[in-house]
Amino acid sequence: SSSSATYGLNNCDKEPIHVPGAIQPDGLLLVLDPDEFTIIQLSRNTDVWLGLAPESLLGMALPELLGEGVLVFLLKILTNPFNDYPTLQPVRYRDKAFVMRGHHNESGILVEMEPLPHDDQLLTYRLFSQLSNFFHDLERVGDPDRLLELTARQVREVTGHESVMVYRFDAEWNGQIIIEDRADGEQRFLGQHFPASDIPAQARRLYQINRIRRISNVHYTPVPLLPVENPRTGELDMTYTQLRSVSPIHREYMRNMGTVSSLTMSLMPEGRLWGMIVCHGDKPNYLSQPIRTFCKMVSQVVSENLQLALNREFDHRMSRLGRAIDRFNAPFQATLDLETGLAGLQELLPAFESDAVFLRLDGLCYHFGRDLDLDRLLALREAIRKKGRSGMASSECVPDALRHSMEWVCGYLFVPLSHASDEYLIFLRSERPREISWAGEPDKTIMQTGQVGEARISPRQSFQAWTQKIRGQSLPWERHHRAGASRLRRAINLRMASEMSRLRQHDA
Ligand code: BLA
Repeated sequence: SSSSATYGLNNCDKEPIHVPGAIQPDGLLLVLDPDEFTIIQLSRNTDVWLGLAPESLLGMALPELLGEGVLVFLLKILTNPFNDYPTLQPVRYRDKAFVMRGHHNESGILVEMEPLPHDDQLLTYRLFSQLSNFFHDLERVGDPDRLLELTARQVREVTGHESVMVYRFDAEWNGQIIIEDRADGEQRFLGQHFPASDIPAQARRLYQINRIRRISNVHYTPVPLLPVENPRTGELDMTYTQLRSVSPIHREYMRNMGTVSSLTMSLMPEGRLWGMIVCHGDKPNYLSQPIRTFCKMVSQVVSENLQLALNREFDHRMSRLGRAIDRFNAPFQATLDLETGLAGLQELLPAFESDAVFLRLDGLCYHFGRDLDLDRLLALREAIRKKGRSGMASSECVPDALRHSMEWVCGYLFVPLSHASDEYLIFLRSERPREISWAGEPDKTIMQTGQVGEARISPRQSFQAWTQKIRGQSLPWERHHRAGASRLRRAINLRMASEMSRLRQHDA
């Protein structure tokens, strides 16, 4: 295919990976007319698996080829109300056992066939007992890291890959290896970061839909389709297939990494792509459908448990912060002098991991913690326009235009108190320099290779650790900081409301 020459870094995310027009050679693909069940398009490797030339199969009805038994399977596919997971069914052709996976789209009914392993019963027994033990382990682990560690080990035992990693996305879709479990006990990538362009947007979109992908042997030759164009739709959307031929750029990336086989599962707590379980092998590793189904089940149950573990972690942080807020709030509500009450905010700074807090309330300005010129603060408030839900805004670095004038201030969390008048609270954080270890220099993600005049863009060739020093950023604001700020806002608004009614009673 010529697509590796036409897609580079600046248009990486344009490669239409869901319509590659080819499959991996681990099985075969048949596309059927949804009314007649006749084969209208197929992979050109049917001779390998069935001993039949692809040309001879075009126009043949599937029941004619595999027996009337497949009718139930086909009807099940057509009546699957969600059609977002495949229907599975074992089938025999002559003396060979296969598993069929089927789903349908505008192009027709897509049926993938892969060989079923011979030691079927033994395998089933092994997988079930592994799964049962894994469920027991899940009940015992509470924190996210332990959960993912256990998962990686479990998956490596079942797949036999040399390495299983857990990759977590950050807010910009860069990733970090947070768990690494290797057969040789070594660590190669643990803690390292990878730029967002390594897994472009359309790939991430596809991985939310199709939660498990494999490459048995990265050196495979893609098997094209016959005819090339789907008779009903032209392009054949292979989003839901498991034999989809993967991007040549990604295959090159894997070869550069020295990886021959892979299996990847999406981790999706609350239905959003949070990370992936990535298995790597240094030799070809064909995993049969039952083993892949096992891994997919593991990743789904782990996604659920991960959500619980993340919530528990949040609850724990939130209750600590909440206790600090309560300690501020009790005297704050009780004292008659507003300024004395507000002075308690000083004690809240460590809990918010902040250096100062600034408050504008009822026409007055209050400042607790590290000193800052009032003009600078008002300039910052002016610059904060973008606001999230709840009107809050936060950043690890002040807007560019202010960077040089803000003295020690780097990060801010802005909390409006009332929308009618300009009353608000701003937590301020100083710079926290840190180091990020990248697997390869991010600027060299893309290599210009080839002769002068026929420059070709390819993924980076070195994964040597490279340390980047990050300056000009504070600690990141996290969910519990925002939730805490929101609770503090309610406390202040409550106090101001009772202040108002006290004043009114006084006037009366
Ligand atoms: C896909 N890139 C991927 C995938 C991973 C990575 C895990 C998903 C593969 C799958 O689910 O089967 C990246 N692999 C990694 C990382 C580690 C790893 C970070 O093992 C860390 C240890 N890739 C590039 C560049 C481009 C690119 C520069 O580096 C584009 C110019 C593209 N990556 C790219 C594409 C895919 C991909 C197109 C989709 C492959 C497919 O599913 O067809």
